[in-house]
Amino acid sequence: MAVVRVLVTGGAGFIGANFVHQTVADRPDVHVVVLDALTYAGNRASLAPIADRVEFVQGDIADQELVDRLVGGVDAVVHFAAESHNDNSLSQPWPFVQTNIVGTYALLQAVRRHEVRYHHISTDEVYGDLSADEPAFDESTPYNPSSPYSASKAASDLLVRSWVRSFGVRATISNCSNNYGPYQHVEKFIPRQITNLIDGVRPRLYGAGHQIRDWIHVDDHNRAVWEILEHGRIGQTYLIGANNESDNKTVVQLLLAEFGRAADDFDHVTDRPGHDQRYAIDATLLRTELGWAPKYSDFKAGLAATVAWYREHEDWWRPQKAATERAYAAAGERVL
Ligand code: NAD
Ligand code: TDX
Repeated sequence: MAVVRVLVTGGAGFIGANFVHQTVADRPDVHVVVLDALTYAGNRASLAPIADRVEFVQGDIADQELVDRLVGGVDAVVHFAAESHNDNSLSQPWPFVQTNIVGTYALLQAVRRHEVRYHHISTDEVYGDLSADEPAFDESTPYNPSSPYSASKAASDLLVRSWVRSFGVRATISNCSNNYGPYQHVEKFIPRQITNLIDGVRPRLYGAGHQIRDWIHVDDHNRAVWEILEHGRIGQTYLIGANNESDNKTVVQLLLAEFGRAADDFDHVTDRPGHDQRYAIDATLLRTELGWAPKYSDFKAGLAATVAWYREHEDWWRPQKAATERAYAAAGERVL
């Protein structure tokens, strides 16, 4: 479908802001409305370079009246807004239930009422985790979430599926692997270590660092979202991943090398309770049906570009850094 006006929820967060930047650059005729509550994870500054190209509304996705009004004025919704950090979901699960489940419910009711196309952004974590020799997740893998975060995302995906089946809502879902790139909050693994290194602090690896994630550049994720929005089959789930599995220790060592530091110059810290061992994505459906392929195939180069971005944008991340590290310390993180 041709999208003329799109509502982007969570457009001041990491992936949403990158989606808005990409949309403004590649599709100048699309009118973008951002709905974002500006929680601790949202940052107006992420949209500052394109502020005059975007209509920004500060508000909550669970505010049914507001959401109804905004959805009534667009022809598609791309729903990124969420509580997104596993560690926070362990210390304070309620906002995850409220935003990820109740918030998605409010959006679904609005797109149902206005008959608006809806794309739901989700995560590979809904499938639980894998051992080293299990095949990667695909669209038929049963749901088996581990944390309050992934359980709330799984619940929201199931609401979407039922609104398609029961009410004929025109929706698609994508479940993507771990993203990296500009504008990611310093609470997350890669930006936390980059900004530690900029500050001369040793990176912090949970446990032994053997957990595996399947890293994808945020721009590749967002190009897949546009493909699905325009050409995806209604009711279909698409997995998004770039075949780039790496264990956490290897990622830290790539970053240490980028800063010219020794490969053992990091700390092991308290492990995350219930820590998922491995995520891996089989994106065959997306590749074959929609012809998508990642552009960032060199992880080392993608990481180097991300390091450069954080070096050049200290004004963007500095205000969050000290409070984020205090929160980790208050949650009991300690060097092993
Ligand atoms: P983020 O935490 O950086 O951003 C979330 C944004 O949502 C913030 O701007 C925040 O202010 C906003 N928000 C939170 N609650 C809200 C509410 N009630 N109403 C309106 N806005 C609200 O998250 P992210 O990493 O950009 O993730 C975006 C989406 O992508 C999420 O749905 C997440 O589950 C999914 N996802 C993330 C990754 C990843 O690696 N980061 C991977 C796969 C899927
Ligand atoms: O300081 C750290 N040290 C560390 O070893 C942090 C913050 C994390 N880790 C580990 C935990 C994970 O194994 O690094 C890995 C990545 O951690 P996060 O960045 O917290 O990501 P993860 O828990 O894998 O979830 C992410 O990917 C899926 C996003 O935060 C989710 O929103 C997305 O759904």
